Formats: sequence, C-alpha cells, structure tokens
Amino acid sequence: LRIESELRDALANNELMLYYQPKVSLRSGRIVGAEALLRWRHPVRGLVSPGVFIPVAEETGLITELGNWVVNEACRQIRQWRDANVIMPPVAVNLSARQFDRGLPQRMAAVLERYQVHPEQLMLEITESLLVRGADTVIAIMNELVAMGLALALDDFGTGYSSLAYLKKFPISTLKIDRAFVVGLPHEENDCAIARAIVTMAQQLRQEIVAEGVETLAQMNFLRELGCDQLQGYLFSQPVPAPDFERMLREGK
Ligand code: G
Ligand code: G
Ligand code: MN
Ligand code: NA
Repeated sequence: LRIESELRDALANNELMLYYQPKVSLRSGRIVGAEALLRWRHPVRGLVSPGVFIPVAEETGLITELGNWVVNEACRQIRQWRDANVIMPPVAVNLSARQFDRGLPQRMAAVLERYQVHPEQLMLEITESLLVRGADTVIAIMNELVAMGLALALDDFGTGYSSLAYLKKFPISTLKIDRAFVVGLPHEENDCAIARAIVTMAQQLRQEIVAEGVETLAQMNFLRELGCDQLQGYLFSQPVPAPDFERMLREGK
C-alpha cells in the first residue's frame, strides 16, 4: 500500500505535526485545556487529514509508532512551553484502541520522565470501541494510568453503545459529547434530548462534560443551560499550530 510506506517516510522525515485546539470553560470563558490533533504535511499531497491516514495506520500496525510519536511530541511541546514560562492547561492526546496494551503505562511513564512532565499536564482521549474489548484487561490498564496521575476522557461519546451501568466500571473523568449531537442544537429535538441525557448522566457519575464541534452561539447557550462544563469547536478556534495556540493563551482568551 502506497500510503503505508509514505507514512513510514513521514515519521522519518518530520512531516508530522501536532495542532492544538482549545477547550473553553463555560463558566469563566477561559481556555482550560487543549486537544492535540495530528497533521501530516505531505510534500506533494499537502495537508493530509488524520481521518485518512489513522485508519491505515491502525490496519498496518503503524499506529504504535505514530502514537508514540504523538505522545513524545506533546510532552516535548509541554516542556518547551514550561521552559518559556507559558502557563499551559492540560493537553489531551488521542489514543487508538490498538495502542492500549499492557505496555502502555510503562511507555507513558518513560516519556513523562524523559521530558520531566507532570502527568496532570497530559490527558488521554479514548473512544468507546475500547470499552467493548476485553473489559477486565482494559480496566486494569486504565487503573494503572489513573494511578500514575493521567486523567482519561471518553471521546466521541454517544456514537457507540455505552450505557450508564457500563460506563461506571471505567475510571473515566471526562465525557466528550460527539459533535454529531451538537450540530443539531438547539433546533433538532432528538439531538437536544440526547445532549440532555448525556449531561445528566455525566453529572450523576461526577464526570466533567465537554461538548465538541460547537460552532454557534445558539449551541453554546443551549449547552450552558444544560450545565455542560467545557466547549470545544470552531466558535472559539480551529486546531492551530503550537505558536498560534501559545499566542491565544498569552492574549488570555
Ligand atoms: O483533526 P481531525 O478532525 O481531522 O481528526 C480526524 C480524526 O482523527 C478524529 O477522529 C481524531 O480523533 C483523529 N485523530 C487526530 N489526531 C489523532 C492522533 O494523534 N491519534 C489518533 N489515534 N487519532 C487522532
Ligand atoms: O474524534 P475527535 O473528537 O478527536 O475529532 C476531533 C476533530 O473534530 C478534529 O479533527 C477537529 O478538526 C474537528 N473539529 C473540531 N472542532 C470542530 C467544529 O467546530 N466543527 C467541525 N465540523 N469539526 C470540528
Ligand atoms: Mn478527540
Ligand atoms: Na469526536
């Protein structure tokens, strides 16, 4: 496969980058977090979306190397920000289910150690598909990560089938409402009902709730009424390169 070998080259040739998108507190209006999102600057194809190459990386097993690169790069950047006296909120990285093996806590510990980054500075975003797979092993690994001080967020929530009872088994501190349900707010009755149910459930479980894909003031106001904690989306900013994110923070947005 063409894209597979190109992806190997991308890792070797420094063609990968992390962009950062702010998470904004509904209460204070301040940036209280960031999500790191992978970007591939292909010399010929231009900017290639992770939606295209992550699935290929997952199929071929390259996701392990790619995932290691992402964690390493995020920690390197966090350390650089700290050295420059930039006060950074926690940075979340996305993990594929395939990265979630017995060796993950040790790999995370090694990178945190390398850059002397506090685990509270990093968050891990996982998806529901992980919860379905061999729950006991997954819970054990999650507990190890949490014991190390790494918080876990459940991404794309609502697109899988996790129920309240099921979710309770996992040490997850944050739920992210998928943008599929945010897009129809506040006009689509079904989306409103789903968003309301997710927020109510998260509150029962004492989890933080982040809405993704927020693009309008009307969506923001609806989510505020529901009691959502944080918002992420184009209303505030697209994912941007590190220097732009730093500027946003310095401007105290
Ligand atoms: O940033 P964008 O909307 O193009 O991302 C598309 C998809 O790729 C999203 O589902 C996002 O979670 C995923 N993605 C982005 N960066 C990473 C990453 O570093 N690792 C993994 N596993 N997925 C990522
Ligand atoms: O699956 P995950 O939630 O990690 O995917 C995040 C993706 O959503 C990123 O690729 C990002 O570019 C995209 N995204 C972030 N905010 C918005 C938004 O407000 N609208 C849309 N359409 N996409 C967004
Ligand atoms: Mn995510
Ligand atoms: Na999502």
